[in-house]
Amino acid sequence: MSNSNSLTRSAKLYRYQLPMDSGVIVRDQRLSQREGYIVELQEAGTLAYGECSPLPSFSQESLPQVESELINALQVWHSSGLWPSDESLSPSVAFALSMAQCELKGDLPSQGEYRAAPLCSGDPDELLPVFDAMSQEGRQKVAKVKVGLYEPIRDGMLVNLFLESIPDLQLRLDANRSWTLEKALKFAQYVMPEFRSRIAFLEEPCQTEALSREFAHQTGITIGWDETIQQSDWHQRELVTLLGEHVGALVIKPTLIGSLERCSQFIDFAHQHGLQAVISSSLETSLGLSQLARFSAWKTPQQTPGLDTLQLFQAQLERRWPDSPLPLISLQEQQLIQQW
Ligand code: OSB
Ligand code: MG
Repeated sequence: MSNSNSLTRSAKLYRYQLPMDSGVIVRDQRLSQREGYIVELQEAGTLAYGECSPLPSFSQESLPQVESELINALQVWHSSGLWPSDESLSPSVAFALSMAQCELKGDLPSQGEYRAAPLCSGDPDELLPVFDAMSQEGRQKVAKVKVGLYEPIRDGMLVNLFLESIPDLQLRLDANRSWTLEKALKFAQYVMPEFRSRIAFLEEPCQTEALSREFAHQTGITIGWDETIQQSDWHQRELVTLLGEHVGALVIKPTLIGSLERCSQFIDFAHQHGLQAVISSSLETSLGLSQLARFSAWKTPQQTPGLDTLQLFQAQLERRWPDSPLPLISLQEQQLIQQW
């Protein structure tokens, strides 16, 4: 229990804006800049941060909504040392506050898993140096490809091209619920049967959970849940209802799911039932992204996280991602909203 004397604690709330790369599209929407909040906590000489960056067209909560939740929570914490319950907070706020608390308590290990699964679109050759580095480190070669944006036949051929040209590669595919069952089956039909087992998982092939299960049943291709675990009804719904034939992975995006405790429930459940748990980005800045790399190394060791999204930005914020060439902008240059 923390000391209830408010003199031992201070907090700041910043609002940040960072320019994105010109071509970033998130669910049909161009994202020219990323906006959100950073909380800074200080107690007994320790500084800790948490990032709250609701993702447009994914998060339900608005920026004004999260700003008021953050101000209320920081106000109460400063005067009492207490935090609101997770259920009363939007997911992105619950994530930011729990991450800041975790850092403040010294619970978040400093070592991170910064070697993410590269996101690839076109040419497998471009990634050969990345794959070489993976095998030199004795790791499984793994990459992620978005599917469902073009014709299923084109996607099927692209997957064949990758798996044929790099024999020890495993692929994660993500359809983001874009296919009808018919289109998903057409995709599967074009993937060479001998390559199917090297699809580590295909995230959310169809528009509904039931259709995705039917796809897995008919094709034997392993599927993973992403959107399905972002629904807010998981407080009532039993986690065992996630399991099923050829269900092999949970993709966990903390900004869209909530507190680290909530994320850990999904991770523990996945590990108990032999599913992969993959910590994944919701386009956080280098600050939040590097905390996710540390969370991944801590809670899903040996797993390659889905954090290859810093390249979508034009700058980093306050903390560097190892080896990134992007310029660093300090928090001091961002807008200070309030301090306690
Ligand atoms: O399509 O899963 C997605 C990031 C933000 C919003 C949606 C998605 C993503 C990613 C993150 O793909 C990267 C990854 O999962 O490897
Ligand atoms: Mg996804």
